[in-house]
Amino acid sequence: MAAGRGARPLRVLVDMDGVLADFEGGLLRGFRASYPGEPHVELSQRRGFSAREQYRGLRQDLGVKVASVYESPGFFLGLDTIPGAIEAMQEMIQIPNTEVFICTSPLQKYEYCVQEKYLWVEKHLGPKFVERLILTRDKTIISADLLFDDKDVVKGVEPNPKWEHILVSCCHNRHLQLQPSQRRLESWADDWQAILDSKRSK
Ligand code: UMP
Ligand code: MG
Repeated sequence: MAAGRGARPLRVLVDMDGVLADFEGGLLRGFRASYPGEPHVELSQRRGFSAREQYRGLRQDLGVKVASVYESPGFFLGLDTIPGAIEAMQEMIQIPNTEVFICTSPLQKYEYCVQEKYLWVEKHLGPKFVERLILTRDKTIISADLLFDDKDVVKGVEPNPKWEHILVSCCHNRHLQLQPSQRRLESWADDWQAILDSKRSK
């Protein structure tokens, strides 16, 4: 059942990297600073979720080099915000009958990433969002009505996740053609409120 008026609250999951935090911009900046002599992939040329795979395709050893950038201390905490994201989250959390959570996958090399994700959320969104932060390597087992995520395919052990995945546009997924039933959020200037409303009234 969809969440209608007087019904159960609408539950929304919002991804962090590529949706709230500018992972791709930070990665390119960090890569160019650490490896100034090496070739890089312009954001307009990014294809596929994994930067590591694309850099590996450019030259075998570049995959490990680009990964070393996001595995470094300070990388996740230093990421810029995606335009409009903070304002959208502050607005979303005020909407009655709506439960907002941040749902993000930490690196397997979690040493800095996990703590820095918490610190980033506190710094940019404040302590009330720290309470709403979910770190999981498998988003399919989290139950919600919507998942806003820039990853083109969100897979896990649950074959039929409860949420509808809204693909949030990012440099690596812009070129993808979606199925007619799939929906995209072009940016936070796009009408995300209408997407929430569409799940309430169905
Ligand atoms: N990530 C990689 N390799 C890449 C790109 C991203 O491991 O080439 C990681 C960084 C974050 C996680 O920990 O993926 C973000 O995933 P989402 O939660 O945004 O889907
Ligand atoms: Mg993401």
